[in-house]
Amino acid sequence: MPAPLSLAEAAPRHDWTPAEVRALFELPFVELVFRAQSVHRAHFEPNAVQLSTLLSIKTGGCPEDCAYCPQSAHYDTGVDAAKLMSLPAVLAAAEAARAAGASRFCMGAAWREPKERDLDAVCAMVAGVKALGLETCATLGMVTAAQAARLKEAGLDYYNHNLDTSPEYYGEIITTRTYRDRLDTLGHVRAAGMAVCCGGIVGMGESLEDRVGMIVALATLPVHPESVPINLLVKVAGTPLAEAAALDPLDPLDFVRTVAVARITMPASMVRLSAGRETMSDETQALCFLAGANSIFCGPRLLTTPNPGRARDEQLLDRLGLRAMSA
Ligand code: SAM
Ligand code: DTB
Ligand code: SF4
Repeated sequence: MPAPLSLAEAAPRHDWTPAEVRALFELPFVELVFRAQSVHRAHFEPNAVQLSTLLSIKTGGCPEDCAYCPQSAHYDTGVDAAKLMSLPAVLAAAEAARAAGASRFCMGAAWREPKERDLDAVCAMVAGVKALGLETCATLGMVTAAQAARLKEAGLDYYNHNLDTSPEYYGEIITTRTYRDRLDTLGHVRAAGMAVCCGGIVGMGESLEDRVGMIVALATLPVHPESVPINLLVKVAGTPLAEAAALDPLDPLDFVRTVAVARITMPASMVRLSAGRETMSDETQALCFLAGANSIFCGPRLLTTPNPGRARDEQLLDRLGLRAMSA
């Protein structure tokens, strides 16, 4: 019998070592998931799932070279570069998301960093979405301390900026900005008083050690991210990671293990089962919820790629007796 959950295991810790995190990944599957579910129950109502909706407010043509990303201008993926959306179009999408039951609306832009003029427009979007009664989130690339403060002032609740992978594997995936740059942006977001949404991607050909490194990097941040998106790589033709012949598909149980380890190491954070649900079975998603995932993106698309639509998700939540969490 695994030992009952100790108080120490239920309380957030920031001193996780690679050896401890590796030991979690190496637990027998059932024990790992049991521990994750026990931690989950110490912090959350077990049958409630938070629903977020994504909108790509500025699509494609991005100068960065992230090897997974369909929006990078470095790769020919068939995603056309578009201009920043208008305020009324964004507000209409936010209203539709609210009507469909989302409690948070996340606006994504394919930028390395926002220009000042763009930030004015995004601040107006944030204020408008907030006025609809939704929680607001944005992911706009790197931000300075001053930009983060302006976003906060406009009413931004969450800023998403992912570490993506381990510090060691990072250079294989992105060369146009550093891990340090990402940590600096996360620091600016925190200093401005916003909640942080920060996670990563699995299935990019990384080793177990890299998954350990990614979780250690997240779980040793001075404050855990309030939201931790765990994305499964969506292979988009034309991106280096989709073209990499040597890239084996990830064992779904390894995805579940990553969710479970995120839950145990960041016990009070929302763990989001993010990209990759379109190709995931209901059974794998059910295991992710059992392993402590308590948030998803809903709606028929993520930023540029498909996501299960409303009907399929309603059916999934119904099948599992899960209900949407209100904001
Ligand atoms: N340009 C901004 C940035 O990179 O911070 C914001 C948008 S970017 C698309 C947000 C996140 O989406 C990335 O950090 C990455 O984790 C995730 N992402 C992008 N393409 C993906 C893919 N093909 N599969 C899984 N996750 C992906
Ligand atoms: C996150 O971690 N995953 C979301 C959100 N944050 C912005 C984005 C997933 C994008 C998947 C590829 C696409 O649709 O373009
Ligand atoms: Fe640009 Fe973000 Fe895509 Fe990287 S992940 S290429 S920064 S849109």
